[in-house]
Amino acid sequence: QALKTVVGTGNSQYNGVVPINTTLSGASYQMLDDSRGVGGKFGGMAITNADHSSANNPDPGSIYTNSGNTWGDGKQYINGGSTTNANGQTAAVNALWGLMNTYDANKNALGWHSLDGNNTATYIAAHVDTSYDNAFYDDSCKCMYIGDGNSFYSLGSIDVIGHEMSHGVTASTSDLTYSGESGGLNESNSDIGGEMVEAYARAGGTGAVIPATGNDWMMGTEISKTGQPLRWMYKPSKDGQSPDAWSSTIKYLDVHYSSGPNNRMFYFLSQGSSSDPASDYYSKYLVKSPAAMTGVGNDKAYRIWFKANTTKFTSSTNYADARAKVLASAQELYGAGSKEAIAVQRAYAAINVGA
Ligand code: ASN
Ligand code: ZN
Repeated sequence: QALKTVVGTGNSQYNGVVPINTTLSGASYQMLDDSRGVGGKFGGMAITNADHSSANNPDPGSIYTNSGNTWGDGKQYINGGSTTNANGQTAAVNALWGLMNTYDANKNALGWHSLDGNNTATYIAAHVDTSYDNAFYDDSCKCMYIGDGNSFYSLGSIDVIGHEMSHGVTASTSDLTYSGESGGLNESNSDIGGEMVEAYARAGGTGAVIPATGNDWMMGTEISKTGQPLRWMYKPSKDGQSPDAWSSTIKYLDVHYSSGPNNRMFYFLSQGSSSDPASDYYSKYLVKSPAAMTGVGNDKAYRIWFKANTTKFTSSTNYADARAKVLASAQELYGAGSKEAIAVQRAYAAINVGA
């Protein structure tokens, strides 16, 4: 039975005042949107209050409710304060805005419904644990948990939400094993998804394409208290840990570092590279003339990548296999000798994979 979805006002922490879909239920409003997904634990996309339940064995709690349809105060949640007053609701506003945009980017641009492609409704539980410096996807609930942070601000920026929920797409499709090179590709897929949702949301969250601009190619810029993001996709080594190119030893790195080369590949595929050796956008593996490559833009790059991850990769896909399958995707979408297919070859060459 269809619920009555109404548009409420959310005072978010990172995106100003945002329109959020809620449901009027009796005399109160709920953070439930049955227009985005079917079934699931709550019968629609929902945001719940984990209310400091331990991250080791989290209880998602129940759906956020409110007497009015204006939510949040736009400020960082004060640890120890109420999770249900306006300050406590802010993390839920962040979550709903990020999740609505993740759902819409996947559906409107890629024709992919929810995380599993079958439109199973998902949810996010805010305020997990206490002063918790992480956010994580859990495939057993096809849901995500957001910590309030201690070293970070509340971990509910759009790119973090897009990242975590993209783990759900991978879990339902390629199921890339979360270690070695396949683990790096799993992480990279989530960073790519996070940035593409960010671009989609920043352009207003409508339309059938991923916008050409709008994302910053850095993960977690907003949640950082230091001004340093978690990861730089265009030059991963700026974090002091991640490699910029593939080598036979990246499989030994943590998956959040072995993701780096593929992140850089995707940046080059979308945005192109520089021929200036002093530039962050220069690759020493593209020194042959021409020394730089032209990108195909966010929309085409994401279509090519997403098709490969959801229909061609297997759980053991490594960098070499990814190159072959991303190239096949580009050839199927745009033609065998297309500029898009050539861009894939060059983007992988730029990270030392393939010719
Ligand atoms: N936020 C982290 C991630 O999605 C959690 C983890 O390390 N599994 O990668
Ligand atoms: Zn991840």
